[in-house]
Amino acid sequence: MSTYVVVGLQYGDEGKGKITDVLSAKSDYVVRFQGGDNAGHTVYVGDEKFVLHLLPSGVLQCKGKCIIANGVVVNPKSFIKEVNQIESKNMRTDHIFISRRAHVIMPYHILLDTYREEEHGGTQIGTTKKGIGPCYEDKIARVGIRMIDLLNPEILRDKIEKNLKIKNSLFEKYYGKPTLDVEEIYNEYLEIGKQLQDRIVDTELELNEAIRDGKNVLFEGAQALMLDIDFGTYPYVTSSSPSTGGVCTGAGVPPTSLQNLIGVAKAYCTRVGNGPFPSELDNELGESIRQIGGEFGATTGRPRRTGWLDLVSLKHACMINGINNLVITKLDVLTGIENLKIVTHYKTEDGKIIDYFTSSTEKLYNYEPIYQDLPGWSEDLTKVRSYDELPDNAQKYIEFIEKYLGINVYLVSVGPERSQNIIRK
Ligand code: 2SA
Ligand code: GDP
Ligand code: MG
Repeated sequence: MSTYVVVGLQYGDEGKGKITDVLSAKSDYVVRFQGGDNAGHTVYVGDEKFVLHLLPSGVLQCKGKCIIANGVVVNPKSFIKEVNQIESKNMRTDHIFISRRAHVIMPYHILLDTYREEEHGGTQIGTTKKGIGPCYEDKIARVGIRMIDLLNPEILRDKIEKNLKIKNSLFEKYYGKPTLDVEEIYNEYLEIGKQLQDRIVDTELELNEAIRDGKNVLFEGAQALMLDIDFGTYPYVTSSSPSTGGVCTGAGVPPTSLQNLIGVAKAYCTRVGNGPFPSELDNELGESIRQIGGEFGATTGRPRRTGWLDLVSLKHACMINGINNLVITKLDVLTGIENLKIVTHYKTEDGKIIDYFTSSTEKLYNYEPIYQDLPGWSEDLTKVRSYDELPDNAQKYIEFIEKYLGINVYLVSVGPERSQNIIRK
């Protein structure tokens, strides 16, 4: 058995796509288990840039199968668009499958997400407006439409009718917006079902058999622990569980089958969307990191907020995920910053010094981060391929993180391209 889980430890965009791509060369299966096309996972192959939203980032290298498992919410139109994009580059897509149990993001989910965000004249959560939250809500409320339903005309019509009765009333009466037509949506989604029918399969049985047979299975997380519905900065979170625990419910595999739990963190921190960010650099340095690091949403193009690495939140993320291997990305972006800072503690509003993450999101706004200063380096890291070649201060930076968390950093990423990695022995 050889299972790998790649999850984000911060607020997303740590470079999970790149790491998944690298690891997927040896995978028999690459599996998405939560989230949807809100994700933006960037992979560079040479100078060519691919941004995967719904498809697993393993799609470019994996010789086996790419699975969109039951825990994902699927916008089938996005799926078709992404598949077409991959095919237009003459790459194979016959190895991509979707779980019959996965829920479908319908047009009314996207509208609801958008209307809610735009209510009161501003952004509320700062969602991607892809309909993720409303789709998960319907799943939990047991009124959702699943991929399997797209293959059954009677069930599909009935579910659309029932859903639109309620959603249309909300659109009309509460939001003062136009209503949607049952017939139009039914015909469109029935057609989509026909188009995708060969890809809609049961995935949990095959994945469990693969694990039992010792195949190499890689689970790719989207978003990150600090956006987790339970353990993130609620309500400024996404509506799924981007944790290693989410793999079990999101793909139907038991906890005992998960071996290599790989947490990916940037050498600094970013956040896109609203919510507290104690180490945020809302200044010139923050802007410079944004520009050098290319910190703009891979799905929406929104500028990402930037700040110092926060080890208090990273410790929380490693604990919840049970991380046993760390990957630090974008170390190259910190080149040239003379004095680096890392958050090691917070000072609470009543003066207490703590090193654990709070469940009170509101309080976090008033916590003062306490920093450890570390000296920077000026050398370009993008061509470095062995740990010993890293400048002393870059090594000290990595080792400070390792010591604080008590977890080994086994890969340091020093550029967006596939080959720009330092793998520690
Ligand atoms: P949603 O759309 O309901 O999941 O939004 C809820 C919160 O989750 C955040 N979120 C993300 N944060 C970072 N990266 C994401 N993917 C894209 C990227 C984002 C983009 O790779 O850059 O392009 O803007 C992602 N997806 C969701 C979101 O910002 C909300 O805070
Ligand atoms: P994901 O959502 O975690 O897959 O990350 P994104 O793709 O949204 O954002 C990460 C960005 O950083 C992408 O543009 C990557 O190409 C880029 N990237 C990944 N690793 C590195 C690295 O080590 N150095 C630099 N400079 N860029 C990187
Ligand atoms: Mg991203």
